[in-house]
Amino acid sequence: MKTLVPILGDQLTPTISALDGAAHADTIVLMMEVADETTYVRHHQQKLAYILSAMRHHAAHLRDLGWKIDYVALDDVDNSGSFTGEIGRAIERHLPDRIVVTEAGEWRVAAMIDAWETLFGIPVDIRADRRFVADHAEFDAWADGRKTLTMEFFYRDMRRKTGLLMDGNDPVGGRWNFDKDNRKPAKRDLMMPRPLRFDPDDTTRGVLALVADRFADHPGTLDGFAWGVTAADAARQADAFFAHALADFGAYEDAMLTGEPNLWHSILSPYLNSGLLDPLDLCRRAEAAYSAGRAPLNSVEGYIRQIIGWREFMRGVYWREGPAYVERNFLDHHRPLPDWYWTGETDMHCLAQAIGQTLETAHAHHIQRLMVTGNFALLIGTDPAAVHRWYLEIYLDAYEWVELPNTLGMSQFGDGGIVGTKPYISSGAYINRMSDYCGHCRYDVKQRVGENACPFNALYWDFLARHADKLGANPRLALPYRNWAKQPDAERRATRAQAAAFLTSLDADGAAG
Ligand code: DLZ
Repeated sequence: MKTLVPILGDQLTPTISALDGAAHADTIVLMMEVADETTYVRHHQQKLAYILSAMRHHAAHLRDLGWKIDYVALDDVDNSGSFTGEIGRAIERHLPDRIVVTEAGEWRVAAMIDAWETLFGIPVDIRADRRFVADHAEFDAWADGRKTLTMEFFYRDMRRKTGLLMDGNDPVGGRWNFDKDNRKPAKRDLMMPRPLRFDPDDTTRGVLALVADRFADHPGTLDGFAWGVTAADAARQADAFFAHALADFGAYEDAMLTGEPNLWHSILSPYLNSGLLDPLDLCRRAEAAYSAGRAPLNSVEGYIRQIIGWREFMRGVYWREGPAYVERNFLDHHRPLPDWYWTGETDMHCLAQAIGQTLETAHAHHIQRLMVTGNFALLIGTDPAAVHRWYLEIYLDAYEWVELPNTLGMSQFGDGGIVGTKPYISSGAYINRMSDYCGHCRYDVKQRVGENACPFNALYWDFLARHADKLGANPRLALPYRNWAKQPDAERRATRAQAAAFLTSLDADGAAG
């Protein structure tokens, strides 16, 4: 039976379920670079270059493995610009008896695939994506009947299911979670690991020229593009992480340093999310490093939790909540993102650092995203859908299934508490505790009011005051609300006036939607 197997840009895994049981002789693997995918948001230029180059390298790899590949390049003259258009054209070329495809990662593309059987009149077999620990039914079975979805409990089930860091029925080390040990500020260190840089080969150079030509108006720069684009590159970066960074990853997970974009983070999420690395394989390697005494439990547990806990939980929430999740706006926030989220031109040093490196590399680590760019966007009352769009555009590892619940749910509390139990907000003090940013800033992190006061301070209290009706009864915010109530009236008035003046000047400076 002649079978057409479309492989999407985030399905770059040779063992993808769509190829299960397929034979080289009667299978056509179809890969499609299409305008719809490159422009449905204004992806960072490096994100486009990465995906297109990784797709081209993956096609070459599959060809080497013996598969017949039909590859549609973005600048092919007859390219229709959409997945559905290209499936139609491929059906005319190959006259397949059926289509076999692995389920899409996001609602938008899943809806297209769902329409193919009726549209083209041939059977379409949509297979589960085996690259995740829990499938949709398993997540739903776990979530059904629970009043609140707590990642920690889901994570424990994933530990039990995979056997990772388990000692019989108990967690290794007697605790499920070692996060308490993972909040150390970092000191500059000459021995700090650096992620590998990969020189562009001919294929990548071709893609860089294509992106420069067609997408020069997209955010970010192509200068210094150094991402790996093959499974072999990704494996080398993983080796480097396990050898040099995992041991200290946990302790410094929430730390930030000026001019140090990566610290001890793995920088593997782009490869993981496009399929060049296998999540469980990474977890097993981390576990082996612990067993061999090469990395402490707090680092290894924290790393594994990111993958089988947090990442899987995000996917579960995304599919469970449905396509309307993107419209959730619990706090009724409507401010556009400031223009300078696209330039990094702000005198707040922490934001200039996090945004500047993002524009340069299409990457920032999770605490920069959460504590700096996300925290600020939330404190000023940005429309969560606008924050979501920015993260989806700007980060190389961002696909909607993982980015949307992280941004709209965890970072912006737009879902009112499905993903997080309270809004992730902090004043300047916490940024100061976890970074050296404030020491390089023109604002004074110790001041709340006045020309030099760090804007995060007044904005933090103003946020709490503004949302007292919705958040005042949240037990996890009881302490800051008590603290706010104890402050003298004059101080509270001055704080709110400071925040109002800041927001007015922000709006006057202009904002982009
Ligand atoms: C993100 C992306 C981009 C920019 N371009 C393509 C493309 O041209 N062809 C392709 O197959 N995939 C691309 N992708 C990734 C898809 O958007 C991704 O597969 C879906 O988000 C999954 O639902």
